[in-house]
Amino acid sequence: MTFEDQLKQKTEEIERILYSYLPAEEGFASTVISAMNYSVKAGGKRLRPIFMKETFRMFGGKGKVINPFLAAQELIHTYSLVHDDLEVMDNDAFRRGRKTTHVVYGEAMAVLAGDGLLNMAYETALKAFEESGAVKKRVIRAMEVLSGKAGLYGMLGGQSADVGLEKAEKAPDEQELRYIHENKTGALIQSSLMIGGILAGADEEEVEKLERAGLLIGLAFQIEDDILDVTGNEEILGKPVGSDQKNNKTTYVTMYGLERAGLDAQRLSEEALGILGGFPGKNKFLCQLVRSLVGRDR
Ligand code: GRG
Repeated sequence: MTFEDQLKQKTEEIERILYSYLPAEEGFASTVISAMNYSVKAGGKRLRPIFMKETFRMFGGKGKVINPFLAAQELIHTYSLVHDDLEVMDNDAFRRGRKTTHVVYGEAMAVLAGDGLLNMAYETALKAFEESGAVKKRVIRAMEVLSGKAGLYGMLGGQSADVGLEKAEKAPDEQELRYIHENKTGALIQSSLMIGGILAGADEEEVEKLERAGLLIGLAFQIEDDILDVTGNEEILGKPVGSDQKNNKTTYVTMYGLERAGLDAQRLSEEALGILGGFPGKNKFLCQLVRSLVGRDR
């Protein structure tokens, strides 16, 4: 099977798992549930759960204990996109090829849908205890990583620094930009790899290496995202290009130029591959996935 066929199959498998945890659209709160499901079902690459599952496999993980975490991570990611698209943040009308949640459901319902998704993520992850048998400690550690990397010392911290600088009309310097990228983008990719490893029984030293590999992949991913905003095709991306320039945003590309950005993304991804290749278990698909993110078209 080609890499593309495998990716399609794995994406569909993640979506089956994810959809199985979505709430039924009924009762007096059905509008917010419908807004939550609309946001999740808009598609997307499902990269973070794929990273989690493939790392789990690389460390010999078996069974269903991972499933609630795969769903939880994508719910957290989706909440962050719904809130990021709000008028008070980036004010984006299109994502994943369709109208954003606040455009369809209104600003208040989109705020609540984001809150609902975040909360649902933890409610879902907790279900892993039902599958955990003798590995309860791993689930507790995975919960710590899931919540920690999404929070103040992870994605939320990165986004807050970004918004704070924007509101102050101040361009980030090199260190600030690095902090924003490491946290806003890197943190969830880190937790995906770490949780995959933790649930499969990786030791703390291995988890630290996964944290580093996730950081490198996250930084490379963000650089490519910045490149695509300049060179990408709107139809393939499912969102407008040129929005960074329109918003006068400092990105990796505006700071270092397109050529260096491309080279740095390549270098970071090679370093990550070096770490992944050093583990005793091998996962060729995971390495191909990391490689495919550099120079991607969406
Ligand atoms: C609101 C707390 C809070 C955080 C928002 C994710 C995020 C932080 C902002 C979105 C804007 C952005 C460009 C973030 C960088 C990370 C990134 C490239 C997200 C898009 O991830 P993809 O490409 O999206 O995996 P799909 O749609 O494929 O899931």
